[in-house]
Amino acid sequence: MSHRPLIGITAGLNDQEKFHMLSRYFMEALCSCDALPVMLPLTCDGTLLNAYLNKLDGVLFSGGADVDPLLFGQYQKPGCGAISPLRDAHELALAKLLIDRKDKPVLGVCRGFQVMNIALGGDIYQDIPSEYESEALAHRQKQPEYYPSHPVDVTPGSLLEKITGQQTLMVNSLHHQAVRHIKGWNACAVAPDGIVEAAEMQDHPFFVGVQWHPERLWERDAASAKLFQAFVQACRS
Ligand SMILES: [Mn+2]
Repeated sequence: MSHRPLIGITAGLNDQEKFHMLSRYFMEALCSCDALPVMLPLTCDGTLLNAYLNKLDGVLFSGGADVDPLLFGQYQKPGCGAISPLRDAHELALAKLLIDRKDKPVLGVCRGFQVMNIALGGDIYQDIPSEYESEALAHRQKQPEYYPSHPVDVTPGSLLEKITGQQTLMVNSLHHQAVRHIKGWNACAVAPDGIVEAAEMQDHPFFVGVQWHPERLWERDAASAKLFQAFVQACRS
């Protein structure tokens, strides 16, 4: 029987910060690829996080609430939504450890993609409709979450192109924040309005972030299924 890689998933908190919250779709996507997903506690303790990383074969940064703008050098603007300070601190600490260690595959989804960019020293738009410099698409789609609503152009020669075998992907879009200045890695998918929708790090076994939600698409969309399979395969090797 092939090795089932143990993959940690970051979680959020509910409004009163009493309960962990994690969309079941991340767990289900990883289970479909024969991984063993586990939810991580919201700790910032580096000793504990490193102890987890020593056991884990990979980490998935999940989607969720907005990131505190103070963490990328800005004050909060009116378009910024609710934030979770405990989650921000936990995920940034974990992302920075992973960036330093460079020994574990990492996949980021939506907020997770943005957290990875902030941990690398980049920043994000707090709110696309009120901050983006040119006319943006509707990135907070009104269609059901499993329904792709806009295309992205995949960078030729990128890992994402190798994984999906496609130069254009149709993706769902459930975000109002977006990566702005990319730092420490490279964009590998861009929407028609110029919004960066995915990035990957060279010289790393697997460090990929996507702005869309493949965990809501993989049952119907081959490219999303291949992305999870490639991540789990990287965790296995
Ligand atoms: Mn989008």
